Amino acid sequence: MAYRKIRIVKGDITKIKADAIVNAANSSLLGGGGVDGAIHRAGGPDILNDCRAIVARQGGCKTGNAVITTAGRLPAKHVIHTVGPVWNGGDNNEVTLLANCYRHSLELASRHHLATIAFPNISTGIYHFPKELAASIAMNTIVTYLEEHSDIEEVILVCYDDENLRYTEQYYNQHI
Ligand code: AR6
Repeated sequence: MAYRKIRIVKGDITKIKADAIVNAANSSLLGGGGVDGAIHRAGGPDILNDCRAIVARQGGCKTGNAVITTAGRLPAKHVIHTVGPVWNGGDNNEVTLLANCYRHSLELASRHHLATIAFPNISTGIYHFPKELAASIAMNTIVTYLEEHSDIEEVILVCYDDENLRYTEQYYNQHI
């Protein structure tokens, strides 16, 4: 059953040993603050080198899309960089774009035969997406994907702050 493959933890995603961890990047792919800064700091320069090669090839990453790189020195094997939407009131396709981030990251994991993937709460920091709504979009998109694809064995939702942890656990307990 799909929901049994989901684990919710509190902590720092750079410490997670999974086939892939997901980065909440920006479309330049050249680093930033928040979880993006933490991943590049802990993972070292190899991640940025891969990002630069992707930028040279395809000119960055559009909102809702995802790309994959090495994880450098991190315990994970790969980093999947996705670009969440900036919250701008909700009438600018933010919900669909956030769902696309989760779906495209999972599709990329499948394409690379990666069985375990860890997500942060994409867009809920610097991009100001409301956390409760983001938790429902994340969970629904992940469950739908897991129901349709059996290759992914585990999805770990890594919540860094208490509010995201509370909304994520609450949504899981009430709806899944
Ligand atoms: N592990 C897990 N989650 C974390 C960590 C960590 N080490 N650090 C922060 N978070 P944010 P966004 C959580 O701002 O809103 C960057 O500058 C944090 O508590 O990292 O998608 C990019 O380059 C929050 O819940 O990403 C973009 O420009 C969540 O990660 C922009 O920020 C997302 O917060 C992206 O903004």
